[in-house]
Amino acid sequence: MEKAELIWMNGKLVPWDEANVHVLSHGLHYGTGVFEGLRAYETEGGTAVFRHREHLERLVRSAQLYYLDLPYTVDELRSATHELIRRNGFTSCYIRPLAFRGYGEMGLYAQDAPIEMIVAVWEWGAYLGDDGKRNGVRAKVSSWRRISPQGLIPHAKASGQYLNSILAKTETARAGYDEAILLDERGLVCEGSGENIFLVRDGTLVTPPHTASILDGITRRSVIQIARDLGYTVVERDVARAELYLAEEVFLTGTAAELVPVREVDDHDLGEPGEITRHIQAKFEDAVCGRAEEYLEWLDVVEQPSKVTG
Ligand code: PPE
Repeated sequence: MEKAELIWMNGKLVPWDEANVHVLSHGLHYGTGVFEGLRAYETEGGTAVFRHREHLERLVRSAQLYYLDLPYTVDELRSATHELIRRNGFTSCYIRPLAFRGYGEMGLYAQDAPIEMIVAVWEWGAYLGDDGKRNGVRAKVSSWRRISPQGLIPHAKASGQYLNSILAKTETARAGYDEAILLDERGLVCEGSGENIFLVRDGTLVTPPHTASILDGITRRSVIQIARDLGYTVVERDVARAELYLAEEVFLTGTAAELVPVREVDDHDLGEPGEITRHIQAKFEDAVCGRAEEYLEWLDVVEQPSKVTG
């Protein structure tokens, strides 16, 4: 990855190479951390973070689900992120807030290990490639099932949980595919390794519900609203695996990935990216770049210090 200049760490801006932790940090051993992924886009009104507050509020909820008390408020994190973007001089970037149990105590009930927090920003291009975003990706259903609510918390965006996504992604990448699709513990369609999933069936948009072990994606929520505003019907319901092969269109949504068409699932050809996918993808692009009046409220503009004149 390419370095930026500064990282925000426990309340201070520190040089990128000095944002280090002790090797006995709790989170490194047990995955006791929660994180977010956001993007800031260049818009006419300035650099803007897409749905900033919603992401930070999800971070707070993820922390609560694992009994982690965050030492900073949503407002403090929001201002810290604005300053970090400004000081690094980015007009667009990916943003990664992370809270984790740090160094001080080992074992599984380490209430005295401090909670540390960082926010990092860097440039992250198309997550599944420029070609994937344009022409669609080849996906495969992984043999690994998405973490079950009987053992973990699919609604939380927690560091340790990502071992599950990494197994699925590694398996399908080694088999030559671009992305993994995970089924839930019942064998119904859940999501991609780092994205939610949508299908078009008889002209209707379908996406798995909260009870299918999904992450409650903020891009998913945005796409549901955009699709409804464009006049499409969107249904949240269970999806059978074979429906992925029978669908007119399939696409993935996530902050890093944005909106990516799927052109193949398990070697079943779905063809070129479809009309509905294209329509929603274009509107989503307009929304994040500040070209859609009706979604301007989703953009949190990073204030620049007023120019000194005269
Ligand atoms: N499901 C999972 C498992 C997931 O990780 C993400 C985001 C989503 C769905 C979509 O959520 P949202 O970004 O709120 O629309 N994945 C993040 C991390 C990717 C990574 O490789 O790291 C992201 O897109 O930032």
